[in-house]
Amino acid sequence: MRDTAQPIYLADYQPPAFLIEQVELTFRLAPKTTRVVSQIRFAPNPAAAPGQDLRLDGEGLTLIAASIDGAHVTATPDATGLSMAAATLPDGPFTWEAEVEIAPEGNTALEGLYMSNGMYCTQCEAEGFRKITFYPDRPDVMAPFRVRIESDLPVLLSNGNPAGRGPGWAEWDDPHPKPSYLFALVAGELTARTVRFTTMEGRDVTLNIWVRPGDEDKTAYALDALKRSMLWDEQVYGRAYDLDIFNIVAVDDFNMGAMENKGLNIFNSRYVLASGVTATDSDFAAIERIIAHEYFHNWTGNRITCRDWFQLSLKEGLTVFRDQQFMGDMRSHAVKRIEDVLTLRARQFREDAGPLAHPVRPESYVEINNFYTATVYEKGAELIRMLRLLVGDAQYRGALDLYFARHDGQACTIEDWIAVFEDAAGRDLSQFKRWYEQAGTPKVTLLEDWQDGKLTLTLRQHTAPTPGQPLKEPLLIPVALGLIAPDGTELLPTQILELDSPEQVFRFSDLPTKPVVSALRGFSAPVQLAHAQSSAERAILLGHDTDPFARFEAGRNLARDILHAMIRDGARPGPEYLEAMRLALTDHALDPAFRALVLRLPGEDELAQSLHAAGHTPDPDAIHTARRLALRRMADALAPDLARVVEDMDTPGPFSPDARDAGRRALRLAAAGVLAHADGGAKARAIFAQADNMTEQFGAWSALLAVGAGAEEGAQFHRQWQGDRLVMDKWFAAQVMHAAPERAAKIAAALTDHAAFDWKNPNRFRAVIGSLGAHPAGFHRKDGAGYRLVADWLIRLDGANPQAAARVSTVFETWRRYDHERQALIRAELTRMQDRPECSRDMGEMVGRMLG
Ligand code: 0A1
Ligand code: ZN
Repeated sequence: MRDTAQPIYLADYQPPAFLIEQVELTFRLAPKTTRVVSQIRFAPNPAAAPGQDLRLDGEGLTLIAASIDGAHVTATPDATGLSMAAATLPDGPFTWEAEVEIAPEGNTALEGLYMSNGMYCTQCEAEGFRKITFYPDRPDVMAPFRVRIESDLPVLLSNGNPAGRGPGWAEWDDPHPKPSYLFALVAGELTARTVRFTTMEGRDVTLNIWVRPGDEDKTAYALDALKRSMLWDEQVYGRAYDLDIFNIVAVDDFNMGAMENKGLNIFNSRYVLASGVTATDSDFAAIERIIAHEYFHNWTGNRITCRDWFQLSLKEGLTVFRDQQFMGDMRSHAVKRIEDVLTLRARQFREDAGPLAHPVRPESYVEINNFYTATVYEKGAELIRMLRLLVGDAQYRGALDLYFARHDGQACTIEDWIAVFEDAAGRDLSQFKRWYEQAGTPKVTLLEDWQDGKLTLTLRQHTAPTPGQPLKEPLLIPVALGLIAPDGTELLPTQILELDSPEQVFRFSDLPTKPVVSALRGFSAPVQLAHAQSSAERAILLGHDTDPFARFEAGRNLARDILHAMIRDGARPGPEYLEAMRLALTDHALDPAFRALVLRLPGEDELAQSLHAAGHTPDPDAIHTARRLALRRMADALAPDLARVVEDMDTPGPFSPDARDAGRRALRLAAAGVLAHADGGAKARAIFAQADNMTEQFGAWSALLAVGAGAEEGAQFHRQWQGDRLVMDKWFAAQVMHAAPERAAKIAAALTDHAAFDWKNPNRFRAVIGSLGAHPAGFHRKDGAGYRLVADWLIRLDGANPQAAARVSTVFETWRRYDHERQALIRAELTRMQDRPECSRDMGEMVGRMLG
């Protein structure tokens, strides 16, 4: 690994020596020789020590010329930027001017200015702006930008409002001071779908979604989602948009989901483009969520940004929480909450239980791009959800109003955030703040004692050590709890118990009968709850709890306990479980989307995680086998009910991606998927043959692949969709994801030889290599072929796109769960990845942390 990999510490934060009053940039675009001229008006920061050198970040820039206040200066850049000695700088404000040359065409890292299918685009978060020009590339330096783009391409875009247009040039003016990571530029042959939106303040805004010609007909859903997001932020948070134009551009080559650049959001095209025949219901939901997420950043991220990158969750946790609220309002709160918890456990609990565990506010990093994690995003959102629960809805709104009023235009910290809650709610939250500082998923144990009509609950909390944090302090944990009578009536509606010590006792008296305890309703805290309950109690909660999450969770716990018993002692799923599933499956009073979630068994990685947490070494083959056996038993026992659901849950009429129809399709496909384990895929094949939408076509084909069928359908799918890049990602992914374990690595390897396998495209790379990593029984084959293939490809990708390679390397993060033989195989691959002189800082940090 390169030896430039020095960690950066939160404790070392220093305010910037200089602030910026105005930035003017001119771009003369050319694939190999783009010129960037910058004019930056600096002023000494009154809050910093006077007389400091001027340090500008810059990477891979060819400096053509530089001047200060018009006088030529000689600057000698090093590998990370350049410095101007304090003695050579004027007293007071001055103008720095520089011209640099860069080569966007050769930029495969997709950071800074790069090209995708002939189009120029940028990605500057977190530290990409320094690849565009010399600049203090840190979020606490905020400035208004004026940008001129010179190019013959027809569409030339940057942040802010249009400020002029002529043949071969365009100018943009962004009056809102912003950090450099929010800068964006796009130039290309693009076409827009446009609507207008009038804000609650009466501002008439043009909304554009820019795509490659031919894709216009796939933008309607995203544009509608944008309008709904804008309206929602006005109604729920009182936040209106603040420019005359809002542009979204879809790009095929993009490392992440999307980027909230001020007034010019840039999106991975998979989160914009959708039509009923090419996109699944999950794709539509992801588009709706990410459009909202990036739009919401305009206030939570852009107007109020982060002082430094350690504060990343200040914008990301809050914006995820806001997009979760929005999606709940647009669709179903119950279903959305269950889905969010499933994602949290699958990604964040997994991270928190392994070598990559870190606090929501990390204390050090080597490469900040490695910290755009489930912990910073999803756990960060959970912390805000808990804050709202602790202070109440009205005080939450008061705290947010105060946040916007107090900090608009500033670069802030988690301390600022906690302070608005303390001030608005009049409550000391210093213990709560530990949630931001302490990594690891707390385990909460709930013990019940029932005597003479009195229920005594003992709650304990414990957080296991995580890297660099051997000792943990007790957290303030809100535990939402209710009591249900055996006949299903509610004896006690939801109460919030505040657990703030290692152990606490809560008493409930005057109860007519021994109740069933419904704990952690709504998943009120991101903890792992250990609460021994009988199958009978779980069945009561599944059937009757007033809290939909708790109902779901009861079913999930039933399934998990049975699967654990099957994996460990070869047990069989008992009649109680099958009957509980039958009731949920056939209960017409329940939302089909909810029934689909209940029917879905815990995944193989979730089972490995829960077995590991229970002190066992998970065996990926045994998990795979047991899970299939459980599906087979369900299929045999429930066949007539499953078949009826498949018939009942059709969605006649034209395709609509709305939550109602999507829920019906989800249940239909879930039922056909289970049934395929008994009928060889007959129902799935019929759905595939009749499908007029991608959800059913792809869902049915996946169900067939999962039972070893689907070859013919796969060929047909390929013939039909080989011209559609996004659908082809699905074609690649499904074959790996649903492969028989012994064939998964082989299939993935064969797909990397396919003519359409463009490994430099992050979506395509993840579709094959990421999918193998997400197939536990295939990836963890004892012969090590899965590990080898993934490591080979990560090494290759690291040379072109270190950021993307480092992200995919997290497929190895669970390695210490497994047996010694597997650990030895993985350690050898991780070492091979690390022991290369050319190993990137991104990859070096990830592998170093994983090896620990
Ligand atoms: N801020 C974006 C995510 C994002 C982060 C980094 C990127 O490149 C390294 C790109 C996008 C969001 O939260 O949507
Ligand atoms: Zn975000």
